Amino acid sequence: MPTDSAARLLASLSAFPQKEAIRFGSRTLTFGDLDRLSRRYAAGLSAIGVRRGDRVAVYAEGSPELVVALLGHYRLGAVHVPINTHYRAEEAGHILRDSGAGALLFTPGPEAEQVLAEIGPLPGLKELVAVGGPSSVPGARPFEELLAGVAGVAGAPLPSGAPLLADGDAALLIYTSGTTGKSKGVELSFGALVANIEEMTRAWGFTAADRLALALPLFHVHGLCLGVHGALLHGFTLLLSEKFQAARIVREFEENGATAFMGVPTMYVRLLEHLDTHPAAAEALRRARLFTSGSAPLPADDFRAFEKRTGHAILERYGMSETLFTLSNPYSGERRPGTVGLPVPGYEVKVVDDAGQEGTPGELGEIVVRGNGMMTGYWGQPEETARSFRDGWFLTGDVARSDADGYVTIVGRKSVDIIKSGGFKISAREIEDVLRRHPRVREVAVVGAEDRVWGQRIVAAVVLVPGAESAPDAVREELDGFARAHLADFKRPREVLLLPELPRNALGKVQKHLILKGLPGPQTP
Ligand code: MLC
Ligand code: AMP
Repeated sequence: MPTDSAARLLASLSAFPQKEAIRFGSRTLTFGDLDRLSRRYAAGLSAIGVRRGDRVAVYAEGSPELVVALLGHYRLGAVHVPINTHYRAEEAGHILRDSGAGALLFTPGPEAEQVLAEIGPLPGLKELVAVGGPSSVPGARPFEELLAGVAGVAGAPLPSGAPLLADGDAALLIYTSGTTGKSKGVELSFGALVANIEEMTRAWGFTAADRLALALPLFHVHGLCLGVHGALLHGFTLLLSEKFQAARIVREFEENGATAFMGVPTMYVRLLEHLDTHPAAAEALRRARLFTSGSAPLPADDFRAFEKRTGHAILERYGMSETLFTLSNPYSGERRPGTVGLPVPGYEVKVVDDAGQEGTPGELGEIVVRGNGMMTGYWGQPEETARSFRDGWFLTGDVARSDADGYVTIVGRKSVDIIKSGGFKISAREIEDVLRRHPRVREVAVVGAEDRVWGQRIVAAVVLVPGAESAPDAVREELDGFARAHLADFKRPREVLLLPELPRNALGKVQKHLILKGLPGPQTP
């Protein structure tokens, strides 16, 4: 029998068989198509040996096939492990090894195929599936083969004929950066995921009548959980784009009846820039029901500028891969610029001092959270998991204050080593670990400088090995090439400061705030 959460997530598939579930360019899939294709895909995966509890990694661009795959994984009881498509071999290889993925879906193309070649064979990784076109990678099966029938058994009912995921089972393993070098897998159970996404999207008034313009990547909780799972839970239509383009979002409102948009603050900066050059586009956006923002702070100026142009007060909310979505401005009620609002139903949120004590309104402290959408833990890291909780409360590392009426304002992070750029979380340590391997580099410190478009911009302060100095531009170019080869493009330092020494305190600790102090304020790239 389907579990309660599984039944709720899959209900739209049978309730609205003829209704448009996903529009992707000129292609349309109905909820009935999602039902049929995900069953066939799950049966195909089962035929090639993927079993309940196995991890299936997905290193692929957003497309309807990814939603089919996600549902297929749930039907089979497999764990969906998305990988950021910007990742290079070291980053993607780490996730494949750490998760012990048995199968990998990937979008063919020179970059992805080079990454796979660099990673090389992995003992546990038995199946490669190319989604979105033919691939020259040896042994890779086309996605369509799983739909059409593998060894003649695809299309046959799955072993139980029903979703196998129970509430406590792992549904998603989402890798996120921390203060240490390598990313950690956040295990989210099916029950936690469904509970929180249902609460959050219901609070925002989503119904089957909505059409959500979704251009967020499907490898992070923002797009994947709120967007895709929200659509499945309510039966609304996804107007899906592989890539964000402001003009494209406007068209979804002008031509495709979009009612809502979810984005990161950088996308709102881009939308505002588009409105500067295409003022008439504001008319289409005015017709929307809702705009939400999250994953990074939305500057109050952008909130106000957007409201002035479109009449919409962007609804800002706060979340984290580990906790899902915990604070939100109200749908009905004051959406207060610069704040992330009030606790989402199902959560308790406190702002506490280092001893875990709540202060008075206005006092700064760390946000701690508990509730029904929390992660099960970091994959294979029980000690790290234990360290991230205190007395049952998850320690977010975000510094905030709570107003007398409960609205929370985020002011920063406890660690300067966590950077958020364009909504992506980046570990300064990871970039430092890579740059330190360059033969010219003696010391390096990476910081996130304030940036008008990206929120934060990566800056590396570098001390060169004595005798390895060269013309500054040549050194910068070399380091840039080195970073490009080893790191996702968005982790590449946008600025390299060549310093005689790093600022340190009496104990020898690098003073990153002094590096930041020497930099100019918010910049447009
Ligand atoms: C792209 N670039 C970035 C970047 N994204 N640089 C810094 N930070 C980023 N986030 C750079 C590329 O390296 C490249 O540089 C240039 O921009 C063009 O690349 P692109 O891929 O064409 O960029 P674009 O499509 O414009 O991407 C911008 C973006 C994207 C804002 C659409 O970054 C994005 O989709 N962000 C959303 C991230 C997200 O979903 N986060 C949610 C995490 S979950 P060059 O120099 O090589 O040309 C979470 C919890 C919660 O946080 O609460 O939601
Ligand atoms: P991630 O680990 O990628 O899920 O990112 C989670 C982090 O994003 C949080 O810990 C915050 O630092 C940040 N974040 C998410 N939403 C907001 C927001 N509305 N305002 C400020 N920071 C946010």
